Amino acid sequence: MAELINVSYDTQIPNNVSLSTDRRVLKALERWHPGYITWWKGLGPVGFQESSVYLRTAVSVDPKGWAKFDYVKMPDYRWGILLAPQVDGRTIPCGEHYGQPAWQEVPGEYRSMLRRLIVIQGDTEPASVEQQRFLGKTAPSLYDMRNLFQVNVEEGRHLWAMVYLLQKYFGADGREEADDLLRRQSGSEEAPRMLGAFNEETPDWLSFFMFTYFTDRDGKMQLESLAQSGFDPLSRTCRFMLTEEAHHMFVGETGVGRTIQRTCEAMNEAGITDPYDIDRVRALGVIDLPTIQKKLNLHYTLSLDLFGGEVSTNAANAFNAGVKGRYHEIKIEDDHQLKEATYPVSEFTEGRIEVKDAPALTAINMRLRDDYSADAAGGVKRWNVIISKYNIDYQMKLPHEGFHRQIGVFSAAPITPQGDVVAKEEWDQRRDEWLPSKADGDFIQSLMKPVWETGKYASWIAPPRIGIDNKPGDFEYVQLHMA
Ligand code: BYC
Ligand code: FE
Ligand code: FE
Repeated sequence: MAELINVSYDTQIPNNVSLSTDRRVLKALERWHPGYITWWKGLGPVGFQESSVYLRTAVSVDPKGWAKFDYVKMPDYRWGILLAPQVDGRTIPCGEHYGQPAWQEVPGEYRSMLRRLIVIQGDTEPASVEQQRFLGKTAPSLYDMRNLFQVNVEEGRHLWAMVYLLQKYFGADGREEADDLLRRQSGSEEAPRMLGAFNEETPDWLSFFMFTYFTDRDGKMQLESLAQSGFDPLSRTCRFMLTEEAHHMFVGETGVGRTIQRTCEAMNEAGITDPYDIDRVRALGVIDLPTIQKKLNLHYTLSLDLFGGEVSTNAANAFNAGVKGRYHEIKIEDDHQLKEATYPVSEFTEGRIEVKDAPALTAINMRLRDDYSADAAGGVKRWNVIISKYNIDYQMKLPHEGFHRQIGVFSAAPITPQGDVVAKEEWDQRRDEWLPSKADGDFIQSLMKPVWETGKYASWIAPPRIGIDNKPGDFEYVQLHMA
């Protein structure tokens, strides 16, 4: 079992899938590698490619100690192929093949369905790196800069993970898809990334933290669903990716939390109690709470769109095929086939919001989205604890599911964050009350001044409570080596 747990470094690509004895796949990956490095240098982090960053690298899939920390130049990062250990006797956890042995090869009838899901998953990973490429330049501290780059290299590794599956299990068309993953580009007119949220900009650090809190959490939920796949190599791949994902959401939650904390501290120091006294709060060099709420509204709703339609035959087919499961499928107590079950789904007809029971099989996306919202609510609660500690009368909230949507039953519906249906004109008029306006963006941008001195933090964000890898806050997380 040892070789399954420890990663072998005897090939160019560290892995625990015995690549050194799988010449065909090793060759395909080695052919893909230069294009990846070209992509990383061209569309990955702008600047800092020569800096030494204190990064964790996965060296094992043992949950007790899978990573080691050291200074690395990002282009030299060892992006590896790591699968969680095979579970003996694993069976297909849902759908019409329920209880049959998990597939070790791609079943012919589900080949295109699986390829599509793997390609969509793969497409989001480099997209997020592209979206975040300019942020290094305005990092509020070396600690934050290091976290950004950690997230970036790991999203790069997630791309490798999907490319491995495509090249190992999908032959010539898999190789073509692997090449296309480096051809599409976030925000491009001709060849955009596949899903909506991954073509949006991440213009500032508050967006980055909201993105890693809300959108990486969509990643978590989708990976949880694919970790239940009857196609075992996909399941094992996603299970290991989830261990890395936890840190991305930590960066988001603590980043937003530290931003909120700094705002509240500054308000207390200045004796400002009204959170809506925006000009005075902004004059302190911190981001006012209502603007933070607007950013939350934006990133949460963009992320809800990533779950697809509430009622979806694609999702029903994937579940029925055993290609994708529900969140924690094996812990759910039911028939795992959803033959009779129903699930409450929202509808929007003739200007009214109604909840009706739909066949649970077609409501798979809605259910996963509900699990997501419950998960996302946890951090919001913890942010509110910070605000109350400073005795400020304000609470962050997740907006109503119908607000600002572009996919599903609420697509383009004029619904407020409170869930009220209003006239389209009113919605358009009040948009800037609910979502970041141009002026809000400009203000936040004005705060994005780099702070690259060890142990120092920008005016708008509090230092972290603890460092990375038990290092102190004034540790040199990035050695810049600037010319
Ligand atoms: N944008 O049946 P429907 C992550 C399309 S994030 C554009 O309602 P379905 C990460 C859909 O493709 C996780 N198009 O939905 C996070 C379909 O088109 P076709 C990424 C959309 O298919 C941060 C049509 O509308 N992984 O890892 O059940 C940093 C009808 O779709 C969108 C996955 O998403 C949209 N938002 O569900 C880094 C997992 N929504 O086929 C990384 C794989 C729907 O009719 N993906 N459409 O032309 C899936 O499981 C599903 O494809 C989706 C959509 C959940 C995305
Ligand atoms: Fe990822
Ligand atoms: Fe992530």
